[in-house]
Amino acid sequence: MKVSELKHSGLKKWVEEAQTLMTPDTVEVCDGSKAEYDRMIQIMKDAGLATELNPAKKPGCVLFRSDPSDVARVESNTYIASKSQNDAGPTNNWKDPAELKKTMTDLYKGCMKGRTMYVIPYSMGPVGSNIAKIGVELTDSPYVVANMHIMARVGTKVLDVLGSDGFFVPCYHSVGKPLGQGEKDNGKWPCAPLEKKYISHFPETREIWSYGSGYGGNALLGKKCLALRIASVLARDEGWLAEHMLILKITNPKGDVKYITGAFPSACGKTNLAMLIPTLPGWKVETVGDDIAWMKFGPDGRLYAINPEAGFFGVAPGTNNESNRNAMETIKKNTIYTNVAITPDKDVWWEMIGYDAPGKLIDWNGNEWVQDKNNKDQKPAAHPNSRFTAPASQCPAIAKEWEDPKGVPISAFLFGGRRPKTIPLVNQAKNWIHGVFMGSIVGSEVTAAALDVKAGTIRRDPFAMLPFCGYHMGDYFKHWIKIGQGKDESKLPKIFFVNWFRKNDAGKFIWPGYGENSRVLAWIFDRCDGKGGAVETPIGTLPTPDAITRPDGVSDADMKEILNVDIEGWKKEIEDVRANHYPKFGDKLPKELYSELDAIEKRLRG
Ligand code: SAT
Ligand code: MN
Repeated sequence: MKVSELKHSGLKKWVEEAQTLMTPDTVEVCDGSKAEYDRMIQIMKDAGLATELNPAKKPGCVLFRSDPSDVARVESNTYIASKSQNDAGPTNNWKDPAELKKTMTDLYKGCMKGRTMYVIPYSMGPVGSNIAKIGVELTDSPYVVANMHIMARVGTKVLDVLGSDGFFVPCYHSVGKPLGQGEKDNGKWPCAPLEKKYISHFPETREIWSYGSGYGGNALLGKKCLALRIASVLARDEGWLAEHMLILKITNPKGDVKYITGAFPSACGKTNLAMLIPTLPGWKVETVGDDIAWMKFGPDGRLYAINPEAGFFGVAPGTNNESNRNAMETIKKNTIYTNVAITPDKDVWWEMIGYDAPGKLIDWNGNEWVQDKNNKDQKPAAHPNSRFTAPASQCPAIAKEWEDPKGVPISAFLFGGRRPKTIPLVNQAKNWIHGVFMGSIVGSEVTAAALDVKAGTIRRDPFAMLPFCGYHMGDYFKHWIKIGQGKDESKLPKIFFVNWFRKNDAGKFIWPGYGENSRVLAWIFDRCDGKGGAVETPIGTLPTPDAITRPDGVSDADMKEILNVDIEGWKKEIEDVRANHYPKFGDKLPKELYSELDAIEKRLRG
């Protein structure tokens, strides 16, 4: 389709203006067809950027290797450009919107020279759902077009819903590498240097401007940029929730069904939990989403969630048949791999895939790589943030309701983190406000030295939204409190804090995790019906010692330890929140949360 054929005059004008600014050689409106996807992959193969994998082992799969400077989201270059700095808050990088637009307009001038500008109309959420939102991304990257085909619903069907005057979030994206006369990418991943990368959000005008990176959340603008940062602002203004949460469907042995969502900071096994295979006989867990949940109240007063995405953009290393068999099945075909290693027979390989590297690989940098298990310092073959992009429909555990435009009714919210001490296996909030308090203090142990934080320290990541909230987090807490105000609490989701990561004094994990977490989910399921053995404690409602069945290898003493209320540890936790965490949010920290803090402290003192 040509730009001149676009029926939405606002969209047409916006594309034409971008064309004048960015001067691509041609412009193409994406139709979302399979033929278009195949053509994008072919263009990338011809440019030396995509390698077809062995069709006998990984049919329809390709491998990309990005530039070493372009391998993950760049939080330092991610901006919330609200008019007032106070609206972006202390946890976001702020820039003045007018100044930022000026800087970026200069960068965008002629940035698509020698390339095609693709216009990608996309829907986050099932096309036409009243919870869904439409975005249009302009990009000069065929890699982005192909990934967006998998991660969102794209093409003509979205333009049909948009009509001639519908609302859309305009999104600019350029890799920031114009081509000279006759110049080709020639196998070199195009991007701009770090100091020229910008991932910018304009919350008041609902715009996204991204420049200089072609990777993941920096470039696939439907995901973190629209579905979380911009959507969190829309949700605040319109009275709903846009959250960094997985969505699960659980069926008990009697056939009763419940849906729950869960927020966890990175490296806490969110995708694994989303695709969990229960060890508990008779129980079934199915996947609705693995990363983002949008929730609105239905006419019955309950919260209904949709997964705004259509695919999984998951971390490859660590994914194996033990940790996540459903993911392994999902990514056997029609999958885009980025920055994993490739074997001599053109299959993929990564660290902890479950078997040794077969022979001489090519690593994510394009160099030969032979596994040396004696060398603890050997660089990994796959980048630690290497990814697969795969259609959610290919997941063997996908729930049949996953594309229901109404969404699924949510019975419980889980919050969690990686906490070796203090935080029990599971803890139910006493009420909504106590649950919001729990979400606001989510923290996780920093494992790798990659971050500029001392390993072993706890990094607070409220609601797992720290890098994804498009406005002041104090206001975000207030929004969560408001969502529950004046509502019938019996219809609101119950809130739970879980922790699979408790360690004993020898530093060993006490709880086996993975499929065994179904035992905890079963307790949560029953609690939603007011059942399941439970005891009131100063920190919340905990399971009685026998309420959760025990996996092999977990002794009575272990169970007692992970369900214990560590009074001294909690006093320190509360003190840390009071001294270091809450003050960050200044006078925007809702007083209700300080009241919760006071109340818990009082209960701990007995
Ligand atoms: O690159 S993404 O932002 O899509 C994934 C992530 O960092 O969680
Ligand atoms: Mn995520």
